[in-house]
Amino acid sequence: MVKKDLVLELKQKAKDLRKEILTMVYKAQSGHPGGSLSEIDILVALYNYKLRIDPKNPKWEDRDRFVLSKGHASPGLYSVLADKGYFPKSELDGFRKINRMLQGHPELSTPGIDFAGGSLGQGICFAVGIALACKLDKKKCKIYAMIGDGECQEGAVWEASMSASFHKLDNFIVILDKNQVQETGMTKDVMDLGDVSAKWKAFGWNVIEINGHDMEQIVKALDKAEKLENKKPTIIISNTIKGKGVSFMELNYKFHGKAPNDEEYKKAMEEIEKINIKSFK
Ligand SMILES: Cc1ncc(C[n+]2csc(CCOP(=O)(O)OP(=O)(O)O)c2C)c(N)n1
Repeated sequence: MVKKDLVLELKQKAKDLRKEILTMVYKAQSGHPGGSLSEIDILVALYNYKLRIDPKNPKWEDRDRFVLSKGHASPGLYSVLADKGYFPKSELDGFRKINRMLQGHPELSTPGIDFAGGSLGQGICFAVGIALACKLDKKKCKIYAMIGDGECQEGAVWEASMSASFHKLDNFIVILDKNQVQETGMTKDVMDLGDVSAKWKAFGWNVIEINGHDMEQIVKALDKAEKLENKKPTIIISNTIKGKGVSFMELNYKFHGKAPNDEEYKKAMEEIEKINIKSFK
């Protein structure tokens, strides 16, 4: 049984951070709101429930790692890192501004960032390397990476997948933010992934499939993934909606990498404010 209070607390945080994401991108008039709104529920659960980290000591050697392979969705990650206290919230106002800390794609100089993501397909490869290194060093930490469904069209994703199962990386958990949309349209129209669950299973992975906006399911999946001990890596296929929470952004590829204008921002913030966290999923 997942504690109700915990789920509500996480849902409230995800609602609050949806506003931070929109505000950050609106103020910058640049950035990626769609994939940030689809990933935020999982990121909130990871950083507030699962990851063993210490924001006061970001380089703690035994920390769990999180790699945002779909690095363009940085506003979601920055909102969570600021909330955890890795850097002051005021930094969010400088998003994508020259000489400020928070650039469009994560950089290693930012506290809490372990991978400079942006070139799709590379983060998951890097994460395989960390997971392998941690195994060789007999460290207890877990390595998490988030990839996008469009990103799965990169061949490197499948090389990473194959090598993680070959090396029996049971300390490695990938989350696929399957939000159905990529940069230029629906993923099924651009290049359908087919039966993605069967594919990862065929590559030797444990597969868990959830609704990635249902906080109770997220928490259960993260618990399950951590406990599986069968010498296999695990993927959580997180079925999500790009732009989730803002009606005119949902499943709309135009908001993949476009900031809302004044009117859109106002409407989006009103819609987020009206979210009923009890029924949100
Ligand atoms: C190697 C590479 N090719 C192209 C791009 C440009 N690009 C940035 S985001 C994106 C679409 C990614 O789609 P998806 O993985 O589904 O991300 P999400 O919908 O979660 O934002 C593309 C093609 C890139 N960043 N890296």
